[in-house]
Amino acid sequence: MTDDPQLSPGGGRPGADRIAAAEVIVSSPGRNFVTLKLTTADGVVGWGDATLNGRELAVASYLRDHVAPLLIGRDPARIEDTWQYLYRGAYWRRGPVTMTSIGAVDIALWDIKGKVTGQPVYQLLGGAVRDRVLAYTHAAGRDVPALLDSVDAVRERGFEAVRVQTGVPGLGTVYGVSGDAAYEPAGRGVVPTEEVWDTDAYLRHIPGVLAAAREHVGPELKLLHDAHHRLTPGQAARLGRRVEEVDLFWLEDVTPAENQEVLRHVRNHTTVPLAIGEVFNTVWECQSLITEQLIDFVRTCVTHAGGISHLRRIAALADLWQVKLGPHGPSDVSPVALAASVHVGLSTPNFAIQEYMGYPDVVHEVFRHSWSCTDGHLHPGDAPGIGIEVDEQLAARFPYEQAYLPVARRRDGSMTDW
Ligand code: GCO
Ligand code: MG
Repeated sequence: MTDDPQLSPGGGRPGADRIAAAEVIVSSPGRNFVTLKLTTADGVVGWGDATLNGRELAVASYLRDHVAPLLIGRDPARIEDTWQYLYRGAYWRRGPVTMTSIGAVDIALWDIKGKVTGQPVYQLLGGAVRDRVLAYTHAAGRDVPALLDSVDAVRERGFEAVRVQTGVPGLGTVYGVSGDAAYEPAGRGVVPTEEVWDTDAYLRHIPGVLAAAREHVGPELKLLHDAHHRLTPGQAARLGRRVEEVDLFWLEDVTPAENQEVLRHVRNHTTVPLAIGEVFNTVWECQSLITEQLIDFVRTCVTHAGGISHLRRIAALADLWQVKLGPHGPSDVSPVALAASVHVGLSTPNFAIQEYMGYPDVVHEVFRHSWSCTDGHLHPGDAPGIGIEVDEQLAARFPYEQAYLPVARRRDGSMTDW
């Protein structure tokens, strides 16, 4: 109980600074994005990204039907309390839909706090600890010559770190080689496209690819590779050993995310740096990987892991164990997410690298942003908040279209991890 009749359970006092509207915008400028718009009674707008590739409407409904009503009348300044309210108050915890929704609210509240105080969010997080944020982008080709051309093009744009993926002889379209480097595949249609996957064929091929890439670029360029959850622990350990000479910056997602124990086997056999976590949603899924030092980089995404507040918490835990942050930044989260992630990157000591796939022009037009990418480095800019303005009229010209990530089957027809 309180003696002050003005205080309410939502925190703070009723008034012009309270959240007055929470709207969810689903648009598809080339691909689907879910965007949260919070508006205070005195007209301050905060933006959050809530895009979960291939499951967009589940998050839109969670936000519209279950979260938005709870936000009206709340004090937007109480970011941590709102996070706790939505996380602990839901009883049903974690999971990508819940945590993406909480992430969107958290990003939007940081945006409001920045606008209210006139500060870019990185200043509110303690200020810059570096001048700019190292980014890596993607290079891909159906075969090695095409990959090396793609690597050259990326280097010409000034990138110092590049993820390399190729097709696999005997297989058709495979993960990471969509033909359109700016986009992860998200086939529009009522069912996902199906790919054939053969891990043995991949393992015969990929060490040579990575060695050719290293020989082509020389020692300095940072090379990364994503195995996309497709190996057994034994396969991962053998691959790690075989590519040690390549000096990868990281080898990503070697095994499926569910069974973390198996990473011990990989660790015992190779020193290749491991990056994991893009499908994790909370610090609790990262906990043993970090505290048992089974990974070198944690890949949680600001959108899918509870927003700026929670990404910082993950980074704080990781810092104690010399694990660094290398956040997920595919084109299937919006420039709103990228903005939030770069504010974290600029102000977080154990941040290492930000994934940056880039976006087609129309996405930059819908989501106007103060962040910039120059010579392979990102900067959030100094606009108050996260530095985003959404052109809602333009967004409305691109209605939602059903789209899915592909699925993968082994040669015998059984399902495997995509
Ligand atoms: C990455 C990821 C993406 C995911 C995609 C799924 O490292 O960038 O693996 O490519 O597959 O974000 O929606
Ligand atoms: Mg990945």
